[in-house]
Amino acid sequence: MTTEPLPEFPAGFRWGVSTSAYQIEGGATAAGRGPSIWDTFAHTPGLIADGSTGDVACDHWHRHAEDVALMAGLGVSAYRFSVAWPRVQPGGSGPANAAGLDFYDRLVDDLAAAGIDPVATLYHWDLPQPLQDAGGWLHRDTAARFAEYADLVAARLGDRVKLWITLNEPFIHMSLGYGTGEHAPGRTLLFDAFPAAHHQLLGHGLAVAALRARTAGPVAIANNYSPVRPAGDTDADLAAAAAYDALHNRLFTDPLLGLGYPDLLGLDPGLVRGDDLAVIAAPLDVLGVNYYNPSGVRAPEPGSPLPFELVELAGYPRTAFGWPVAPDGLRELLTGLRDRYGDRLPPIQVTENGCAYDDVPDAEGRVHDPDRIAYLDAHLRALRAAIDDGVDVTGYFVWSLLDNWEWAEGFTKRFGLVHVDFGTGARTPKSSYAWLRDTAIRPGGTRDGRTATAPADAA
Ligand code: PNW
Repeated sequence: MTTEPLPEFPAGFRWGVSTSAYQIEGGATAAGRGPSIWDTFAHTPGLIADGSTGDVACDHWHRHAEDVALMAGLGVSAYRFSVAWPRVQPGGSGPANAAGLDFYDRLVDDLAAAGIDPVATLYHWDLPQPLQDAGGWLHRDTAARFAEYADLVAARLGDRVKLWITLNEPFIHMSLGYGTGEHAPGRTLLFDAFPAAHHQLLGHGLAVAALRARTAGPVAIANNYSPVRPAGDTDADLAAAAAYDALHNRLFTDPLLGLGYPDLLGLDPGLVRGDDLAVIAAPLDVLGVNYYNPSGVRAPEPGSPLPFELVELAGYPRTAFGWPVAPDGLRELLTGLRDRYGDRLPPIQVTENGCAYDDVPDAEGRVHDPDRIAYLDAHLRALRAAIDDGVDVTGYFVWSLLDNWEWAEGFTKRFGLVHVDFGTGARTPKSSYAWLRDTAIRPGGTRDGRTATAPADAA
């Protein structure tokens, strides 16, 4: 880590933390919540690394006030959470379950009282199970159901949410959920998973229209991006890298920004009906960018069902997830988005960035996570460099506030600025929490012009 002070960020820059409903809430059957595809998946033996489920997770359902206080102590100006569709519509359609919406209503009020902007993601992968039983995102009707759900949430929270995010990482949901089966709903369709891309995008576009009708916005989507590094410079490696780039980085963003689908992917043209592409290209106020790591790609073995093969990138340190730590990839992807989309690109907010390490409390109960501090420091410098390059980036959210239930990895991967004891639920801010507050947020922090004032040794 360099000793140069972290550069300042522009006035008004939004500092935030992100979470998602199934990963933190628990309360799996509370207040009329119905099952989602992740309840079904987690409760299927053998699919989660440690055999755990999100039944209790971080017990945020009961501890949300404590969690809002932790955010206030961190000095963030925004909190990105997700609304659980199966709390709002336990059966996936029909009128709202008011008791489910009450929870988010209170959360949004508590955030406002703490001076924190609520940023609401409508869909972070927890599809109501009854909609999966009808085909899930392979089924065109799911898009219309999503817009109806968006309308119900907007009717209740639309006067207070400061940024709407329709979908979280539709690429990861399609590829791991419908392509490889590592995530719910556990389908293994490979390239036959494309209907799950188109119907998520259509759902996004219909939801944007619903949000515009009910609220003043602003409206965004959060995509996962991964700069592609070809393994070699053979034509075959370069073609494989281009195919993977089209899949991971362009499949969703090209149609969202009005360019239609990339030709490279051989999508079934029958999927796209009528004015679908116009619905999908509804103007966005913000593009949410989730960044973790670049991807190494080479040409596939003969007979492979895929036009590329993913390979480990050499020469980078790795997180506890095995993901390479490559802050240069963040600058590259941000300038790459600007270069590719030009005037079509709305302002960007980095809606997720962070890392998993094996953080263990010491004898005094303190949790020291210097690797996370180094990760955040390096990524914030890369982000600042992209801003200097002329990319319009107006916010940055750390994934995540809390150690939480990391999907197929269960409780084995800790991404939090705050340590969670999954036995007792006890929260302990890590040293990265104090670092972020004192080093990053304080100089550029714009909590209505205030700066964080909590003591430097609170963690
Ligand atoms: C994102 N990959 O998921 C999600 O939005 C979060 O819910 C999650 O906890 C976080 O990143 C950390 O994993 C991803 O395989 C899951 O490249 C998998 C991948 C990327 C992002």
